Amino acid sequence: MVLPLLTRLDHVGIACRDLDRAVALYQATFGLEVASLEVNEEQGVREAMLAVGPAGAGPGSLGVFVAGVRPGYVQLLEPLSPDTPVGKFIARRGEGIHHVGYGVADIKEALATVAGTGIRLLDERPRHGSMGASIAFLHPADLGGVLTELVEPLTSA
Ligand code: V0V
Ligand code: CO
Repeated sequence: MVLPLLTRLDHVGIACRDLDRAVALYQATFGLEVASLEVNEEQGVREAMLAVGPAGAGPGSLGVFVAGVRPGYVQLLEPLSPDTPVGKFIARRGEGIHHVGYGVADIKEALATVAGTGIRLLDERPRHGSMGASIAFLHPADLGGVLTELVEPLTSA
């Protein structure tokens, strides 16, 4: 295992009640473009990834990869129903930062290493994430109240 385990900041997940309005706000305020828009039934969300440089910020860029470099993203998350992680979060705390996602080189290896430290895994095995990534969540109560996501991109940066 190569340390550090976390290779880059991949995304900040932000819970919102209305995805279209949130996307419009980020576009109007910061000029960010939507790199992907997906429904993830397993996670109970409709979500948009908006690329934030360096590669994703270029004019006309689709915000995915430029020269093999994956940008960071803002991930806007709208719950599919109240009875989902993001739906429950909004009911309890309102809109706001929901989780932080970090890049890892090998998610299965990373999960095994983290489990060995005693941090609780919310996912024992990787799940399907945005833009074809493999993702897994770590318990916020064991990480200072921060829901933490490990992300192995479809194509490694
Ligand atoms: C809940 N809690 C959080 C939290 N959500 N703390 C920090 N950050 C969050 N996002 C706290 C909450 O304040 C309570 O603390 C406690 O957890 C129990 O709350 P709950 O409402 O009863 O919630 P649970 O226990 O049913 O579920 C909470 C967890 C759940 C974190 C276990 O949300 C989960 O499994 N999340 C992982 C999946 C996920 O979030 N998917 C959506 C993003 P107190 O009051 O007891 O202290 S999908 C995504 O990011 C994708 C697809 C992607 O990036 O590609
Ligand atoms: Co996420």
